[in-house]
Amino acid sequence: MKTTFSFLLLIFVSTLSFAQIDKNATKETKNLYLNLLATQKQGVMVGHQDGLAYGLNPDGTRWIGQDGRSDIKTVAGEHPAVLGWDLGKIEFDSTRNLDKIPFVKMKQYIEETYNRGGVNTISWHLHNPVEPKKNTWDKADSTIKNIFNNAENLKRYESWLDNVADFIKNLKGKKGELVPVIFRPFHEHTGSWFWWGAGHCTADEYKKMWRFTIDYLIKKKKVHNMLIAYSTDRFNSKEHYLERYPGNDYVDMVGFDIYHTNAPSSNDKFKKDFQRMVTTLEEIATEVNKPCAVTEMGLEKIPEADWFTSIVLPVVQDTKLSYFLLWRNGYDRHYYAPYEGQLSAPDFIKMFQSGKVLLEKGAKKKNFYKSK
Ligand code: BMA
Repeated sequence: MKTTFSFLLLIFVSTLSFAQIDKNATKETKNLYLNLLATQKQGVMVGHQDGLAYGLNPDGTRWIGQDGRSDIKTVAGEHPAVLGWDLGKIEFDSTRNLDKIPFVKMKQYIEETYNRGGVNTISWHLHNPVEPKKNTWDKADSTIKNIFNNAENLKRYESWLDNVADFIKNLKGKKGELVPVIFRPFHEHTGSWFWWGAGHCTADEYKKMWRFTIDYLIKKKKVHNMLIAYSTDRFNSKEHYLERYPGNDYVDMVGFDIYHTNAPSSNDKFKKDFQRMVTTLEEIATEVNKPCAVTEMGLEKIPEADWFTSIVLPVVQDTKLSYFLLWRNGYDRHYYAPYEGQLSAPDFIKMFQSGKVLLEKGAKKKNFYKSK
């Protein structure tokens, strides 16, 4: 009898710890969560921020809004498996985001990606709700404290969340079902370049802001097509990583952002740090039983011809990482994925040919939105 009870308890507890945070999530969202977990170590997906919206031509000029085009597809024959998007400026009912993508186009790209079996993730470089004219890089201290201390500020922030909720709840698949997205708010908080960064608020304030935001979206606004990702910037240790972790009930996926600067002199150091951070992240992901990813990364302008196979691939292959997301191809001095003719393009193809990383077809095979 006692054994049966313990056995049932074990099953109960393990079901609980497998569960995502939103018990009322849509079927497709629950499937995405479970399949991210179930398909770990079966190839790591490549993501690209804004990849379908714009990119670079061989001569370095920009292309913008050409349906069906992405730099990764031009280079490697397939769209990225994961697409990243940013809601910055949705706060103000703007028709375009902070990097000038029309929100109607963003919605179209997200839906297309989902229909192809790919995954979408959304970040939010939001302005400062206390001084709305100041942008995401405002370094004012105590912003979070001043949101909760002041009814008008809180109301303003809630109205911004209303816009976020409206956008996410409007993403529809072919059958009218909601498109699941991985929402990744208040990122890179171990750094201090955003107003929610470590230097501008206490750990408790950060956690309060996080929990308030997630509760508001899920419970109040009933957004049930989201997984929630927690992503730091660089961190020194497990303790550092978890210092501002809002709790297992508020996070579905763990990740971090990492950028490589000063190549080639820093190559060895970068690879070592990257390796250490991935190993720590995998440990944490195993303990909390949640999927994990490198939520942003890159080397600006990729001046290293073999960056993908000598630095990225050895660290990401055969890990639990669901994906790594390269940052946007903004303009000729600011890009992170190869485009046609770019120095690292042949090496990117070589990485893809290793079979260890996946683009859109690999994502489709994982059948993320169906129950197994
Ligand atoms: C930064 C840069 C900016 C951009 C911002 C939000 O890393 O790419 O140009 O506005 O991300 O996407």
